[in-house]
Amino acid sequence: MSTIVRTPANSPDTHCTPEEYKARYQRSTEDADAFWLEEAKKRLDWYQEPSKAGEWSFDPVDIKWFADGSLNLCHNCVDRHLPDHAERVALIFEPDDPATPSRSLTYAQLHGEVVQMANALKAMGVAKGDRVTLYMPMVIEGVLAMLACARIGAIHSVVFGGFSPEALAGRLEACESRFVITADEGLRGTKTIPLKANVDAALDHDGVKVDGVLVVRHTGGEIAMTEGRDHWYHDVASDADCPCEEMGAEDPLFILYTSGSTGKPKGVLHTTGGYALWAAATFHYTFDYQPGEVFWCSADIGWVTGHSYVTYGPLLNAGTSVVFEGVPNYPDHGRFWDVIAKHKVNIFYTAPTAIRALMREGDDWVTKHDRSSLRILGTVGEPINPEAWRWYYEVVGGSRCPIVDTWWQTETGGHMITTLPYAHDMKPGSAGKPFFGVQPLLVDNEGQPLEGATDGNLCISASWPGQARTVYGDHDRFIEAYFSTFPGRYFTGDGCRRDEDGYYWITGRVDDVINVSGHRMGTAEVESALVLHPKVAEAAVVGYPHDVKGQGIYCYITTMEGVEASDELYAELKQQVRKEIGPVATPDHLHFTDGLPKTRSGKIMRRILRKIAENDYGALGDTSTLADPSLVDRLIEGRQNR
Ligand code: 6R9
Repeated sequence: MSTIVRTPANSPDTHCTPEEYKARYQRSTEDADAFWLEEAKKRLDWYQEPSKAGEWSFDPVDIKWFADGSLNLCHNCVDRHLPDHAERVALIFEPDDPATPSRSLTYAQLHGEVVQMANALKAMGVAKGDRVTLYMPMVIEGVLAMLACARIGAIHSVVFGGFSPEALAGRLEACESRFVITADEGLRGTKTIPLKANVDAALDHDGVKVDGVLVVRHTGGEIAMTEGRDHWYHDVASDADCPCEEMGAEDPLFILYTSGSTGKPKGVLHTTGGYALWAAATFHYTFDYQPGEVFWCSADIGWVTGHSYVTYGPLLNAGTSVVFEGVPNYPDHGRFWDVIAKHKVNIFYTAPTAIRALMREGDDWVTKHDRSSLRILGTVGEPINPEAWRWYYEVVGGSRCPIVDTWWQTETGGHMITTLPYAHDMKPGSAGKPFFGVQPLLVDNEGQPLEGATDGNLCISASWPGQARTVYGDHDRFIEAYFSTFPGRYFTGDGCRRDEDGYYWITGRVDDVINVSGHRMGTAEVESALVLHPKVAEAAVVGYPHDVKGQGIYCYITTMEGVEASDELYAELKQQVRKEIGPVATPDHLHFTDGLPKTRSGKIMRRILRKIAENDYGALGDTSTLADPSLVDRLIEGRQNR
């Protein structure tokens, strides 16, 4: 039986009471068009108000929201707040090193800075519809760059600063991005990330054609500048007038690459109006955000969480958002709580992996910092184990602060399943209830809908405004990835249980995607990186339970004829993956084997590899269809000897 933690019944200003949730949810699904049109008019400023909400079909796949409306997202995040909130703090920058002064920008200052950035982009020749790739540290200029793109109608593609030059090159090429915004270097704990040098290396790749690189000076480290191509931001920024471009609601806003179960990362495309509404509404309700509160989402802008809840959600709500450059354990394990005390953070949103890592270090790191400002806590990215939930609730939040465990994906734009503070009781480990307009559907492997308390594959049966519209330049891949397994439904790739109270419990991916420290990774991508090594014949990668990361990366390797496994090769292969993808994909374990378990038709039986990596030998299932059944014993032996 799951435990229930009652939501505190305070907050007179709450945006949603239990009764309001019920009524609003019902209306949002039964009268979706009227509900979302009303929300769209309430939460956003339009040049042309939309007359219709959703116009969509999942078979054939064609999704539009507010299609006859026009707006500008930067105007909605910045300019429209100037009459009433010019002096309110929009962004607080907290640097990697606590000894470096923090910095904050009011909405008036943010406006000035965004205009400068937008002018810098224009000076490089960026025009409406151009793809602009951001490869940035977690600094205010990263947020400015996103907003500046939105202001002039350019499509941003943010690539996480921890990805390698190879991964960056692939993403530049895939969307034919001709502009890059980067910084000289980034800082993370004691590490310096050579961002500009990585960009230079990426631009050496065949197929990458870039006209302009805008470089923000951050650390002041020595870098090379290529005449004619590279520009210092401070040289080209100007405060000339720069009006917002009027954009159709369905004009693209951003591309964000994310892993799927096959091949290369997909460029998930979000458009302007629906995404904006989703970011605005989810931020408002899920975090019960009240005017003047300080909100901190610790995610990097390189992930969708950073897009929706560092940049767009908070700013659309005229909120105050903390931009944190550092890491949870530098200079010590109290850094998160130090930042919370320093900036009087009211709402804190982070990943279970960070909570688990900090929980290990003991309570003192937390309790020695003042956390009395905290009102609401949130988690995202992976299932949270009840033990970590308890610690977060009791030690960090002093059993005062509701926790929102928000389930969503790059493709959903924002929160989809979460309890709402003061509206729902919580069950540690469960994401909770669907957000307004979200219609979850559990189906069996044949696609048959399942009712009541049950386990199944998590689909969503109706479109919602924040839904991704396509995979950039490859609509067939969009259909194949999300709408072909269970035709007529959006398939999330997650397994899920619904309990007797209608709470949803995400059980993890049911496809070949693993979740390492809250980062999505396709096992196929890691395999491709490994087999690039000349000594590797075949590779099969699976996830296995990892105490801190949630899942670790377990790689089975067969070497080329005559090649012996060695410590040297072990190290080379780890390095190979770091080079091709980035440090986030570094394998935790390499298991050299003389073969991979395959069916007679040559298909790798991943189920068996997963079980062996999990040390779960009792549940290997039927191995009789294997071409070489004795291999399983050798694999188990290899696993136990590690
Ligand atoms: C926002 C984000 C999406 C995948 C998703 C699921 C997992 C995210 C979760 C969760 C359990 C939660 N996931 N939130 N699992 N509980 N609260 O993380 O997007 O990087 O695209 O990953 O992450 O497996 O399918 P993204």
